[in-house]
Amino acid sequence: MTHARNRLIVAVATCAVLATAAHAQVTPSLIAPLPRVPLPKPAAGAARAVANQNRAPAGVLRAGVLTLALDVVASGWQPESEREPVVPILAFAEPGQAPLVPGPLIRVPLGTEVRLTLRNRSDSALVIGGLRTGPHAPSDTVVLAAGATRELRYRLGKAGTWFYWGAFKGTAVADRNWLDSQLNGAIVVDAPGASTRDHILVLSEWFHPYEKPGQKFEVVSVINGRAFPHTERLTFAQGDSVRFRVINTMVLPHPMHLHGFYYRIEEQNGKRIAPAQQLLTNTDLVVPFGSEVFSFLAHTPGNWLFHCHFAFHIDDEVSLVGSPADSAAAAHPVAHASSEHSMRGLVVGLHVTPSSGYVEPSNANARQIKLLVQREPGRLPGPTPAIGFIEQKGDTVPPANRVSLPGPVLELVRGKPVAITVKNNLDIPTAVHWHGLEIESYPDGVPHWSGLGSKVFSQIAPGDSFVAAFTPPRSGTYPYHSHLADRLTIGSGMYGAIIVTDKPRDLTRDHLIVTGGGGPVVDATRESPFALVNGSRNPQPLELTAGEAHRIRIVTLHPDWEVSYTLRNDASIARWRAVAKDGADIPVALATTRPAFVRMGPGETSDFEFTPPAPGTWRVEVATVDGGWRIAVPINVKAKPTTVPKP
Ligand SMILES: [Cu+2]
Repeated sequence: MTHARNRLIVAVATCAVLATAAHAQVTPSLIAPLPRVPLPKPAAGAARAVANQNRAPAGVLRAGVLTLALDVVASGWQPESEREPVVPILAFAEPGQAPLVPGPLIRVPLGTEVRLTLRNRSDSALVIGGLRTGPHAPSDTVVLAAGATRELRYRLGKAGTWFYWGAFKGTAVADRNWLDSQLNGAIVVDAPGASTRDHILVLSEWFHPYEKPGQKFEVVSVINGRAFPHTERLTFAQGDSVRFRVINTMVLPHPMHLHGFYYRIEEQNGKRIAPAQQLLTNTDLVVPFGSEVFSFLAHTPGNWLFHCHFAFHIDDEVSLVGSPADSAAAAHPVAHASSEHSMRGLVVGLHVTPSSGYVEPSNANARQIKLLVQREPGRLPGPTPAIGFIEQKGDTVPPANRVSLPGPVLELVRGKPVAITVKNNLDIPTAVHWHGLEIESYPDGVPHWSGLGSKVFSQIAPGDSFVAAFTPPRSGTYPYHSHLADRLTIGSGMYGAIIVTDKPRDLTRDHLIVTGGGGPVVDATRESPFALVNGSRNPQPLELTAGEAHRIRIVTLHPDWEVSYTLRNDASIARWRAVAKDGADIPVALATTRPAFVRMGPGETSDFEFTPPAPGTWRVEVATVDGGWRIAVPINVKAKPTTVPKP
């Protein structure tokens, strides 16, 4: 994991530099952008790799036998548009066909015998793994010298979803960087009777380290061989049931978020999950080299997204555009700073077409909430101003240089319409996403994307307002946050919690912990020390009563980090009961009492029930998984008042 950690830290540090650069007109540049070095070039005449949407299985399947040949060939690959950089890779190809990224799909019924011919047409010795049981079988590999051919025969005797991989000889799946990074192919082994109607999405990354300290590395993150906005658009009809198979070939986890819909996780890391244990969620961490199979009902028409929630995996950080080798960048520079699709990398766009006669629900008689988006200098631990929300109640306008950190808790009532007016008092455009709420597309908050037909949300221009009107259908805990320039804005305070309830909360037993950014990184050589919990690095204590059940709602929105939470005292870790995740109740079979520890990615929420056994002092330790910072939320537990029986 050291490798992953280092890369994450470097990535986080460098992205902040870019975020600063991208907003140089309005935010003082804290440190100069790192110089970029020219990208490596593919060999003259190298075959051009083609993006593989994983629709058609490779090889010939006849009478329970799959006959398949896979060559490894040196290729050129264009992960963004046709105008953008071409980089060298090794890729898998069926003989006589174009190399594919990801490699050809192996998809067979359970029990199929595979007769595989592997041929290494590259100049390097390679190791190939993952073919029989998944990427986590380090001993189950074959070595192929340059130019060598191997015949393999094996049976696929385990149903599931995983990937095969290639790497330079002497290295492992986790060591791959740029040349061997796209040697990945999906494997799906279908149990008898299983539906094959699904979309297979393979996440991968091409990562070229810097040559000298002080230079920028180059990285592009893709889904099925293309980076957003050039990933395939998926179109469904309203009411379609949809299944995704998500395969992560990368050394980093990805908190994958689906807008508009909850999905049910049916298989995880190649293992089928029993129906009673399937989690309903809208954001979940797909672990390194892991997979998730989930399904959802596309119940609401409009434009939706499925994307990674690490801010640095969906912005210019993961684009090759702008390298000195990129002649196209000079020709269309505007397209990458503030274009209609400012998102990059690990994003897929979904269109859901409306059923005939579909009418958007009215949100008449909505309760009115007004949120101002503005800056507050001197508020964050770092040198940059906070960027955040403040609520205007009635006609009294709050001071123009104040924000709430985190944003005000939006207490909504299930089934009751609300109209939230967002007024942008910044000098840059903004947009707000109500994360996890199953609402219409237009108020969902993705610039130049959310909406239906010709009614598409653009962005909230400086000085302008937008009214997001919707009716929350489900009680639970949710985040809301900026959906534009995320590393800068979420990193500087544009996040808060939405709590949807059926009846008013009892605040003596219902508590909230919100973790988020406390300022973008200002030093490219270090990880960010800037995080806030409940708006502070020394948050106020939670007040609990011994012997009573308390609900603790946790919202994680730090844009760059996985965060862990441990409820403990000096002697031991407490026990709590998992109640809900991402706003949805946890299935009864999973709502167990367990040690009070949870690890969450940005965009996830978790609700736990904690009954302190006795008066005393506890704390929730909030920390980055990689040890960058640690903040404690004190918990004071007082004795239950004794009721004196009347004589
Ligand atoms: Cu990611």
